[in-house]
Amino acid sequence: MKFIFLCFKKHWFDGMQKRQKDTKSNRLNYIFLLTIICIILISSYSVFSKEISNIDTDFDGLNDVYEKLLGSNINDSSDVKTISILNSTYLLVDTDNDNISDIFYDTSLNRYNTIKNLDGVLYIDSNFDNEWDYNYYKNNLSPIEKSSFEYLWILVIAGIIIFVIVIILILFKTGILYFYEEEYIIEE
Ligand SMILES: [Ca+2]
Ligand SMILES: [Ca+2]
Ligand SMILES: [Ca+2]
Repeated sequence: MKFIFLCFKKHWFDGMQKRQKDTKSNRLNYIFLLTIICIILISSYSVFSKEISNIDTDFDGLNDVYEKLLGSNINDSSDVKTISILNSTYLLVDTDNDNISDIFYDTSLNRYNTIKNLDGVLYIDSNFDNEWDYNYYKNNLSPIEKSSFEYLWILVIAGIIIFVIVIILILFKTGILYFYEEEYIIEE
């Protein structure tokens, strides 16, 4: 009887060990499988999301994500005009469907600003320094001459320097200012 009991106990104990081993092995397999699935999902998401963000349905140069963001039509290529400034490509985007561009879009840095419309002439700030750089009128782009006021401070400084030099020359001429010459008497 004791022998039978011992045999049963050993059999039961071996079974338990085997099941534990199986369970541990299964867990490792599950973890490995989950890790692989996670890696595939993460890598495919980044590729997938990049693909989505690059979709340009109407082939006007502006992708759907930015068309929706700015308010232009993803199915109308006429709302985006391409212009070139200093060998870089920029876009003029019509966001309210009135055939007048409202947004200046920098394709290289994905930044944009608002175009000013003054009697049909568009004012563009191409370098994003809050000053107008170009006019766009009837599909022609022309640089805006910088105001002479921008160089006024240079003229003011130059004027002050010339004034000071003239005053010094007058003072020398009238004898008010002079070079001091020291006389040396050499005894023989
Ligand atoms: Ca587009
Ligand atoms: Ca469009
Ligand atoms: Ca500017």
